[in-house]
Amino acid sequence: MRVQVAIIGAGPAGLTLGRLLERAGVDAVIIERRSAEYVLGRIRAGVLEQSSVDLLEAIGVGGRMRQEGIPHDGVELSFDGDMLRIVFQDLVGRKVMIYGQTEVTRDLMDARAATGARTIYEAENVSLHDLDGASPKVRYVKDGVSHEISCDFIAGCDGSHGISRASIPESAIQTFERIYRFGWLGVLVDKPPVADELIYAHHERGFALCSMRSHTRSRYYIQVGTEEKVEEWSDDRFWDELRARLNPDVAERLQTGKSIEKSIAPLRSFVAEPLRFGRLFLAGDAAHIVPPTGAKGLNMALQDVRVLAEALVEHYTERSNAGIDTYSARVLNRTWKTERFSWWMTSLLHTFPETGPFGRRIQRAEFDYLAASRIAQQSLAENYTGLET
Ligand code: RFL
Ligand code: PHB
Repeated sequence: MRVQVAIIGAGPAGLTLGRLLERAGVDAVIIERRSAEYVLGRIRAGVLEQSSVDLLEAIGVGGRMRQEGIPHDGVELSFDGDMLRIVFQDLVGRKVMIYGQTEVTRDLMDARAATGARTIYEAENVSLHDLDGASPKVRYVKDGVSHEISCDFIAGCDGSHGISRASIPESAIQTFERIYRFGWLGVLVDKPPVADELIYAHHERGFALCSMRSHTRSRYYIQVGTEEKVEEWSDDRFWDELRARLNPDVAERLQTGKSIEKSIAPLRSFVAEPLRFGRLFLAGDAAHIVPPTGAKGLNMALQDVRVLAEALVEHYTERSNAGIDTYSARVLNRTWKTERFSWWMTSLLHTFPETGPFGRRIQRAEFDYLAASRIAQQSLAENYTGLET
C-alpha cells in the first residue's frame, strides 16, 4: 500500500490528525495495535480547553459534545479544607468543557467509520523504516499476514510507550524527565458529582480531585504512593480516604457507590526534543507527558496535531516545507509552558514528604497568595483554560 501520511496510533492525537488530513484531501491511514473497543475502554481525561472544543467543532465532530458536554466557568481549590473558587469566566473570559476523552475518541471513530477512512486495528509488530530517506515505510502483521505501507511522512501518535519515539536513534533525540514518587488512584462511579465544578484539594494526607463525566457519573482521584496496589483499595477504603482529604461540608455531601472502574496512574513530566527525525514527526503523548493535575495531556495532543496537519497540508498544497521545518520548535515552545504549569499545579496541590514542614508552609503561602491576588488567579485561569500560543 502507498499513502501520503501513515499515522501510528488511534488515540485522540492520531484520530484528530486523521480527520484534519482527510478534510484537507491528504491521503492517510491509521495503524493501531489495539482493538477499537480496547482504545474506548481506557478511562482518561475529562476536561477540554476552549481551543480543543473549537478544533473538534471545526472538524465536524462537535455535535454530541455540544449536547452532552458540560461547560464550566471555573474550578475550586481546597487547602486543608479552606475553599477558593477560581472563576475563569470573570478572570480571563474563558471556560472549559467537561467531556470525556472516551467520548471524544468515540466521536472521532464514528466520523471515520462514516466516511470509510481507513484504520487498521490490531496491527501487530508495527515497525518503522527508512525514516531519514525520501520514502519511509511502516511494516506490521495483521491476522498473521505481513504488510508494508510506503509513505511520504509518518506521524508518531502512539503515546508514551509507542514505537515511534523508540525508532529514533538515541544520538538524534534528547529527553527530559521528572518522575514523581506518587500516582493517582482513580475511581469512576455512577453517582452525581459532589459539586457543580471540579474540586482540586490539597490536604496533609495527600491530594484529592473531585471530577465528573456527566451529571450522573463522577470521577474521583486521590494521591497514593507508587508502591500502592489497586487491589488493596476497597471502595470503602477509597471513600473514607477521599472524605478525609476534603472540606467537611463537601465530604458530607459526597455520594458514594460501587466503583465501575478503579486504576492507578503514575505521575510523570517528560519531553522529547526535537519532535522530528527525517520524515517522522512526534505528537501527543509520544512527544511529551504531563502529570494530570493541569488537565493538559489531551489538549496538548489536539493542539500538536493541529499544527502538524497545517504543516503537512502546506507541504502538499503550497509545496512549502516551512511548516514542516518549524513544527518541532513551535510545538516545543508551547509544550514547555504547559509542562511548567502542570508541574506548578502538581507542586502546589500534592504532598511531598521530602520537603518537610518548610515545603508545606510554602504551599500554604502559595495558596494564600492565590486567594488574595487577582493577578495570581488570572495566571492560573489563563493557563488552565489554555494559552493562546
Ligand atoms: P494515547 O491516547 O496514549 O494514544 C496512543 C495510541 O497509540 C497506540 N499504540 C500503538 N499503535 C500502533 N503501534 C504501536 N507500537 C503502538 N503503541 C501504542 C495505543 O494503543 C493508543 O491507542 O496518546 P495521544 O493520542 O497522544 O493522547 C494523549 C492523551 O491520551 C493523554 O495525554 C491524556 O489522557 C492525559 N490525561 C488528561 N489530559 C487532559 O487533557 N485532561 C485531563 O483531564 C486528563 N486527565 C489524563 C488524565 C491521563 C490519565 N492517565 C491514565 C495517564 C487522567 C489520567 C488518569
Ligand atoms: C478527570 O476528570 O479525569 C480529570 C479532570 C481534571 C484533571 C485530571 C483528570 O486535572
